[in-house]
Amino acid sequence: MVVNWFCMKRSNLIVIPTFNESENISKIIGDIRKEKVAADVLVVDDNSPDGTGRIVLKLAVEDHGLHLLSRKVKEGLGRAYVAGFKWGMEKGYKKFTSMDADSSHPVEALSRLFNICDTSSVAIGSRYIKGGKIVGWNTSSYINSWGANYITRLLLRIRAKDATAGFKCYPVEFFKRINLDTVEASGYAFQVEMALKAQQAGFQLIETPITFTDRVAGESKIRGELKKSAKMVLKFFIAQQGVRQFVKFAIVGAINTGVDWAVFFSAKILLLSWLPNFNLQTIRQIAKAISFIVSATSSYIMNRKWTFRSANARIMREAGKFLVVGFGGLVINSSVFYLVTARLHWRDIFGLISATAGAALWNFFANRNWTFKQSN
Ligand SMILES: Nc1nc2c(ncn2[C@@H]2O[C@H](COP(=O)(O)OP(=O)(O)O)[C@@H](O)[C@H]2O)c(=O)[nH]1
Ligand SMILES: [Mg+2]
Repeated sequence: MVVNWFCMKRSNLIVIPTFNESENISKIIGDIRKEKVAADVLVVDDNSPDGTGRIVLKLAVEDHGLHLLSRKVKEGLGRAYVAGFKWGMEKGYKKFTSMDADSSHPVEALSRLFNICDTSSVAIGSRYIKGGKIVGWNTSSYINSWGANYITRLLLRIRAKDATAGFKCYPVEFFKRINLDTVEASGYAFQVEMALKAQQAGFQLIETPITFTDRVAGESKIRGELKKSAKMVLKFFIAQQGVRQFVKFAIVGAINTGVDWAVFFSAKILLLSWLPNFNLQTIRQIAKAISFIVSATSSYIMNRKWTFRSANARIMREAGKFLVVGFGGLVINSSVFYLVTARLHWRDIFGLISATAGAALWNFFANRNWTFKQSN
């Protein structure tokens, strides 16, 4: 029987980056093979001192679908993946799944990922959708990861519940569209950047639930990387929004903070002379509410016309939303102000600064993502 080599060749590739994973690498490869996933495996090792690469070479003698890409220096997870994906593209693979070496990502989900991934979608093995689970993390690990994921989603508006997931399947069409040389993140922010790039390039992000199990052997390398990754996410945020929109919002905010403060002090003085029997804190709160209403109105007009250049014809609806957001802002503004002035007994000016900062953050995100959503 003549066997056509091209028919036999697998089109799916699992890419596993490794740095000092000698305790884990045989197990994960064995588990993938036991699962009988129709995929080749590429381990991208950054010259691990513990000999991870040598273990892979030994296993590859028997397993012809297992390959090692050995790199001279440790350059980070992102660089390792890019090198691995490029290697796979040259060899003609069509779908690429990224996977940790530490068995955190379940092999049972591999075929689901390969099935979901197609020419227009990226598949994500998700911890944070219904059915997804995390095993082995303590509360603080969970809160850290959940928080990082939540902030990332909020800042970058990634349309996936698990925006920081490392277990994903990409179609080669995606790599061709974006050009892998444009990937900036060398470390862990790589995962976020790929999700963001996929979304921006018009690929759908489709999630399937997984049970994520914390590593039992070897060391996690993420610790020293958190700060760097957070900086990258912030950089993506600024680049995505365009510095101009951000600056405009800040300017509108500054102008109306001036309006807010001026109205507050004027109102406070007037109220004190009109209502001499009222207690000082009540006067403060009323003055604060008045100044908020005035500054919110001028803020709406400036943000509609200038910051977000809204062409939404349903002005009443838009203004209504702005009012709702503003009401939330008022609650935040007043509560913070109350806490700072009445409870901490700090001066009015500190009350105003913290109240303005809290409300400004809320206002920016809520207005950008909801009120003026159509303009983005
Ligand atoms: N090649 C390479 N692999 C890395 C590097 N940093 C981390 N890895 C691998 O990337 C995967 C994920 O890292 P891990 O430490 O498990 O991160 P965590 O799961 O977030 O704790 C593991 O297989 C690591 O061995 C690196 O600089 N180079
Ligand atoms: Mg891991």
